[in-house]
Amino acid sequence: MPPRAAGRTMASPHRCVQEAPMRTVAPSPTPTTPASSEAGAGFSWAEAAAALDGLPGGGLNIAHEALDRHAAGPGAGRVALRWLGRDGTRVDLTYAELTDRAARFAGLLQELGVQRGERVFALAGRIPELYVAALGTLRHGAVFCPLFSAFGPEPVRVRLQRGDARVLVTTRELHERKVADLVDGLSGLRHVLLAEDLPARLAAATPAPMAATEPDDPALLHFTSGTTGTPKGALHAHRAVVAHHATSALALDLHEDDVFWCTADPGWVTGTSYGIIGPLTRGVTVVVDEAEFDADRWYATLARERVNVWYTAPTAIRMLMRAGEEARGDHDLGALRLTASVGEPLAADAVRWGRRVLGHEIHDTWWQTETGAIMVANLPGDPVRPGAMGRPFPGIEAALARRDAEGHVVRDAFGRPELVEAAGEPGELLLRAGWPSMFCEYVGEPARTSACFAGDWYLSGDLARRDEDGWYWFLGRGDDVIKTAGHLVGPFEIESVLCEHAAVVEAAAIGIPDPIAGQVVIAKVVPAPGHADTAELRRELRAFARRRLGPAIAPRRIDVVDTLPRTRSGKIMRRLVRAQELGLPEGDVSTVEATR
Ligand code: 6R9
Repeated sequence: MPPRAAGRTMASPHRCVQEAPMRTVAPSPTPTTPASSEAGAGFSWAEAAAALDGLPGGGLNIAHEALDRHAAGPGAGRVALRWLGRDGTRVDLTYAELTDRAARFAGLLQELGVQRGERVFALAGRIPELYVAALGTLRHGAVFCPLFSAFGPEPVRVRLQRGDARVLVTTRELHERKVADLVDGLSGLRHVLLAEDLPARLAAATPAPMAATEPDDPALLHFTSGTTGTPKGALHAHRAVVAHHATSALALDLHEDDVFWCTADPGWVTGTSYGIIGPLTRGVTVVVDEAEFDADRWYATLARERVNVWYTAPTAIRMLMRAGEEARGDHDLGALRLTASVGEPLAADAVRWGRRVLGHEIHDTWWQTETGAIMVANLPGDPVRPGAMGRPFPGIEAALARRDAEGHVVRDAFGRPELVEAAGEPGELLLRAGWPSMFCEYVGEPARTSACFAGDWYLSGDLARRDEDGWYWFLGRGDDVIKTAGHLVGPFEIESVLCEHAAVVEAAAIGIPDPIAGQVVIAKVVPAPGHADTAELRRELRAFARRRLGPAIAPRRIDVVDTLPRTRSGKIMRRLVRAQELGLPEGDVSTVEATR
């Protein structure tokens, strides 16, 4: 266990007070890389905060900055949301219309007796009601928590329970398939609102005024995966909007009247920070495509909607690359001036492919659920270094920490991390704590929260190196968490479901390389006595996992094995399972013991 940073406590469950971690000594000296980009010259978070409206009396509410600010001015009639239905339907909602719907949704929450700080979950695909619910929840001062609609019943149940859901917004179909059987076990869940009923209910609701939230009041809850234990609920406060707004301006170059398309689902943090909040604060038109990836459809959307700025992910880019340059056809992408990527490493060849097919190099950006907003980026205006994540965003201080053989950050007697100085040397990527969109806590898990900090640094868990000019290059994750198609999957969540099957006694879930998804999940299970490795058992386990976990995270392949390597302390060595699977050198195996 790494030592824990002291002093990260919450004032109350309904407030998200960002305390500087306790400092026993002066902050760590350099070497770190302050941002050196021209685009960010003169930037400060205080000025970034001052660029927003705020509420009278010093309050701050994300929904006000995203909607009301524009609806009250000349931007009222501009299209805020352009929704493209799977079947070709188009729905345009102006800033004034979306503001009215959000106010009615807030009114509905009020009628239902939902209190400020309580959690409103959404389990839905990219439908207009999801966006209304998100912004209405924020307006009401409640906490919005999106879930990915491709999750199966088990991940949905775990998150609703851990997040103490009070209200769930979903569709009739998803409710029947994934939620109906769970509701009895969720005593805190009071209301399920079906998207199909919302138009009528909103029409009947009285629009509610903006809640007078403070910057530190909780606003967003996103679940993310760790190596062990249940998913972690990373809580963000309204102040995060300062970073959403600033990064949307400087990293995504969004300006009023731009058309912006973020392909991420709001079930993941990118789909909230940049699929909803950031771009709306900039007064742009946000394109939402309900459908899944399709190369022809995507090129057609970029061209027809005259998309100016596009935010997508390496998996999607690899699928476009696979579709061939001719798939672009004669679509006019002349309006597109910036394409940015997030979620997984963006290889240099993808950056260059962008130059050929989209007309410009793709700009990589790096961040995490916990960071809430872009932290490292190839900023527009800076030269792109193909293959590099970029440099720290203005106002963000990054560094690399040395790790010991067990993968823990090396600390001095005061708990401060030992920083890597030399260019090119690997280390764990750190960020100096205190930027506006830094998560407040993992809800209900103070130990897991404080394990993310050392001295006054936030530990990202990612491994990187820095070149002599300050660009950061991603090397890999420092833990066993799997990134598949841009989405984090916790091995433990998969293993615990597999172990619930009567034929399984233990399981290990790992990620293996995949040319499109980056990684795919596979699992190895040890059978219970009396069960042999048969094709039928493997099929049955795959179906079981798919049913319980959903297609997004269920293992693509399940092998039945005699033993799994464990450490002497009893932990399954996923690293070794992975090395064996891939035929890689097994490294230091001195603490391994095969069981059974
Ligand atoms: C926004 C988001 C975070 C993890 C992160 C890292 C990986 C994100 C990346 C990247 C290489 C990039 N990641 N951006 N890896 N290059 N540009 O993805 O949040 O779902 O919490 O995932 O994603 O491993 O630690 P989240």
